[in-house]
Amino acid sequence: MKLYDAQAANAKRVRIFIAEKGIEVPKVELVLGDDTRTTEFRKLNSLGEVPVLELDDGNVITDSIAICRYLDALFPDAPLMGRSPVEIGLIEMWSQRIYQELFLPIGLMVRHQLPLFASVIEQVPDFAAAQRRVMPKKWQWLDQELSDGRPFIAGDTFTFADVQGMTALMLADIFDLAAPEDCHHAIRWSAGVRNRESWKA
Ligand SMILES: N[C@@H](CCC(=O)N[C@@H](CS)C(=O)NCC(=O)O)C(=O)O
Repeated sequence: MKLYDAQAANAKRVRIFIAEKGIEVPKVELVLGDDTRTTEFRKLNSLGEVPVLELDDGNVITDSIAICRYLDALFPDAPLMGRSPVEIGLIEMWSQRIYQELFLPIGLMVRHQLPLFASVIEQVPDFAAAQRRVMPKKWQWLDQELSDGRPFIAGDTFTFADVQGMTALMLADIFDLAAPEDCHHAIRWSAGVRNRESWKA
């Protein structure tokens, strides 16, 4: 198998996941916005996006969350997406909540503001500004959720929900959108995941 990778948030999600699983996946490094927009790359992923996982049997998985799901099933030791039905349901719920409440606003802000994406979507600067303004509220929501003192987003163990959180946190750091100072529980969680080896992925 071969992972087409680049310096991009959705690709980072898969890199963190791979590091947490302790597995090795051969990589092809691409330059975002350059290699990803070639006709050749579009033959692999018609949307021209990374990450892409090309399997030995010729199948191609072109979505970061789908890639993580595939790898969790392929390497079932230490699953990050749950084992029992209730674990699977709760981890999926938290992963979706973190993706939608934290990652998406920052991701949309980035797409509507960076010159790199000007040729990809019709950018609306006011929309980008609104996404930036909403972020303190989103961190306050997470802070409230973590106020029961649990170490990880979905409970006592590190799961894919924390991978989703780390991906959002990475973007928040870059775009100066870290949690407000009084969000002690969200900051406690952030400090914990920043110390993990996978944060460097
Ligand atoms: N849903 C997809 C989204 C992937 C995506 O949006 N990738 C962006 C970077 S974060 C990309 O590759 N863009 C290529 C380009 O703009 O040329 C996933 O999570 O894998």
